[in-house]
Amino acid sequence: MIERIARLAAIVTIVMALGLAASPAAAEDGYALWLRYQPLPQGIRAAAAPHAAAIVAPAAPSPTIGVAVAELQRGLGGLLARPEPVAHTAGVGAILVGTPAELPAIAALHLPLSGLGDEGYLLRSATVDGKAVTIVTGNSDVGVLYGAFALLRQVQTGAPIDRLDLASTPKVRIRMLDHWDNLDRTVERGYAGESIWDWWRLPDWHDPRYTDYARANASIGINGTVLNNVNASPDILTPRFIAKAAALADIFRPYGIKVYLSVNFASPIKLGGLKTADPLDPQVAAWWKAKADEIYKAIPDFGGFLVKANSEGQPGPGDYHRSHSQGANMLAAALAPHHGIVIWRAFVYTATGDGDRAKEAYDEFKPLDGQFADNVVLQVKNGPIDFQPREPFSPLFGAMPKTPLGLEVQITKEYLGFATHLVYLGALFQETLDADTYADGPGSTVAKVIDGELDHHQLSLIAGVANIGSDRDWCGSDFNQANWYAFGRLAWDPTASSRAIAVEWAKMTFSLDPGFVGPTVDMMMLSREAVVNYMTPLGLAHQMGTNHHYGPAPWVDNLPQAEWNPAYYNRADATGIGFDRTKTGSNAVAQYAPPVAKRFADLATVGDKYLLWFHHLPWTYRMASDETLWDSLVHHYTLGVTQVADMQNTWTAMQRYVDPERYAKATTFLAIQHREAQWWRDASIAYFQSKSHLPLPAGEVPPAHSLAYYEALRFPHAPGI
Ligand code: GCW
Repeated sequence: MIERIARLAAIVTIVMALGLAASPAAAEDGYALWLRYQPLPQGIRAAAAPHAAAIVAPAAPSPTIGVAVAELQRGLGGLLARPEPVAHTAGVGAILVGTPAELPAIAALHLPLSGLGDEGYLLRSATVDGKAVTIVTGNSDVGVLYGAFALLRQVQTGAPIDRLDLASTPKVRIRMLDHWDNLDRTVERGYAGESIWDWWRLPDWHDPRYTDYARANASIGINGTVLNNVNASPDILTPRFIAKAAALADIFRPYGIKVYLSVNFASPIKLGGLKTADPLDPQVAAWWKAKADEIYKAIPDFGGFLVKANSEGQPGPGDYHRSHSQGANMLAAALAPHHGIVIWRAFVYTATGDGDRAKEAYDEFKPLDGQFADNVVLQVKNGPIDFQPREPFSPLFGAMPKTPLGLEVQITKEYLGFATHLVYLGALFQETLDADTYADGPGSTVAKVIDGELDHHQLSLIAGVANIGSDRDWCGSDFNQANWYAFGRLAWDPTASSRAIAVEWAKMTFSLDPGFVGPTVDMMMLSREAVVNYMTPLGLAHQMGTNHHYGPAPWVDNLPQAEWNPAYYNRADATGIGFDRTKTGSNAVAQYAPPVAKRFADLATVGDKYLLWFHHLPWTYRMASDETLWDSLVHHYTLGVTQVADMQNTWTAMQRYVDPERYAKATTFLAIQHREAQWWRDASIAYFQSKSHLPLPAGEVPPAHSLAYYEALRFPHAPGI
C-alpha cells in the first residue's frame, strides 16, 4: 500500500514537472499587470544577463532613485531568474543609475542631456574605466526612474540591451488619471470593484496596493492623479480628507506622481458657511485662497483643482451669471502662488431640446479664448458628445489657440460594454490624436494641439478617466489593463502607434512568443471596430440604455432632457436615419476648420465612419459600396457579431500560451461579449426595421425576439451609476 502511494506520488511529481515545463506559466490573477517579471526564455536571458551584472547607484540615493534601483533589482532579478546585486563601483556589465550630479562616472561621460527636459531619460551603452556598462540617466531623479522602467521594458519585450542609445522625453507635461471615485468608495462608471482608495482607513492604513498603483503608473509615465469624482463632494476639502489625500501624496511622491483634487464650486457655501460662491465676491476668493494655503501645508507639491462646473447639475459661476473664465480664474489666483493649476472641464450641455448637443461646448467656450489665466487648462473630451464608441474629434481642438487645451478620454468603458467586452482603446485614442484639425493648415493634428506644439503652450495635459478599482486584476479584466497601459504610453508620446503599444503590452502581460503576439494584437486592433459595428455603426451614437449605458435602447425618446434620448441622436423615422449636422440641419460642421467642414458636409467625402453623425439619409440611400443604407446598416451590425466570433476563435488558439486562470477569464468574457453583441444587433435591427419597414437583406437572420421583448429588458443594480 505504502509502496503504491509512493509510486503514485512519484508519477504525480513527474506529471506535474512535465506540466510545468509545457505550460507557459502558473495560474496568474492579473495583479502583477505588465510588471510580471517572469523568467524570460533562456536565449533572451543569456543575451541580457552580461549587461545586467549589477546595479550601481549613488551611495545615498534619493527616494526616487531608491525606487528605481528596487524596481531594477526586482525586475531584472525576476526576468533573468537570479538575484540582481547592487554594487558601489562599476564592474563589467554594470548598470549605472542616477543623474550626472549623483554619479561622477556618468558626469565624466558628458552625455547630451540638455534636450531631455526635466522628465526625459537616456539609456546608453558606454565604457567607464575601460569596462562596458549601461547608463540609465536623466536630468532629474524621476527621469532616471522612467529610464529604469524603459530599460526593464526593453528586457521584458526581448529587445537587445547591448548597444543602447535611447533618449526619450514626454511630449505632454501633465499625464494624468482622473478617478471618478466617491468618498464612500463607490465609483461612478467604475466596473472593477469599489474604489482603490480605502478612504475610511486613510490616512493611517497604507494599503500596499497604493505603492503598486504608483509603480504601474510610473512605468508608463503617468505623473498626476485626480483622486475623486468630478461630481465632487465638498467634503473632499475638509481637513479630514485633506489629511487622507496627503497620505496618498506621500506614497506617490517618489514615483513622480502629483495629487490633484476635484472640487465642488459651491464649497464656500457648503463648507465655509458663506452665502454665495460668486467668483467675483472677495469673501469667496479669500475662502479659496485660504483653502489652497491649507492644502499646500499638507501637500507641498499639490497639483491643483479639477472642476466640473455648470454641467449636469453641478454648481458653477453661471449660477451667478459669471463666465467659465471668471470662475476658473478666481480658483487659479488661489493656486498660483503655489504653482498649482486649474483644470476646467469643457463638458457642458443644457436642456434646450431643439439645439444640437454636439455644438454646445464649442458655442460656450470658443468666445472665451484668451480670457483664461496662465495656470488654467481647459479639459476637452475627445468627441463633441460623450465618450462614444466612435465620434469625430471635438471641434474645440484647434479653435482656441490662446488657451491650453487638454484632452480627456475615458479608459473605463462606460459606453463600450463595461469591463467584460474586450475593446482595445489604444486604437480609439490614436484615432482622435491623429485627427487633423487643419487649424493651422494640414498636419494640425489633435496631438499637436494638446501637446502644446501647435500654439506654443507650455502647459499641456492629457487625462484618462481611470478604469481602476479594487478588483484583484485592477481593471475588471486582464485586457482592460491594456487600456490603462496604452493611455499612459500615448500620453507620453501622442504620436506613438497604438499597435506597437499593444505589441509591447501583450509581450509583457502574456508571452513573447510570436505565435501569441501577432494574433492577439490583431484581435485587439479589430476589437474597437467590432464594438463600433455591433453598437453604433456608420456614425450612430448614444444608443445605450438609460442611466446604466449598457445595452441597446435606440427606441428611448421619453426622457425629460431631449439630449438624453437615443432617439434624439438616431432621428430614425419612416423616411430615414441620421442627424443632419450640415447647413440644412444644425450646421455643426461649420464649427470645424473649412477643409474639415467641407469633408464632413459632403456625402462624397464624409466616409462611412461618420456618415450618420453628420447626415440624415433615406433608408434607400446608395452607399459607396452600392448597397442601400438599410442593407449596409444591417450588414454592419452582423459584421460586429461575426468579428467577436473571430476574436473568440483567435483566443481559443492562444490557450497554449496563456496560464489557465487568465485564459479562462478572457474566454468567458468573450462569450459574454458575443452573446451581447448579438443582443445589440438584434435589438437595434428590430427597432430600426420598425421605422424603415424594409425587409432584411438576403441571408440575414431575423432578430431572435420581438422589439417589445428588447424594450422590456431592465437592468436594476447595474454597476457604476
Ligand atoms: O459620460 C457622462 C457620464 C457621467 C459623467 C459625465 C462627465 C462624471 O455618464 O457619469 O459624470 O459624463 O463626464 O462629467
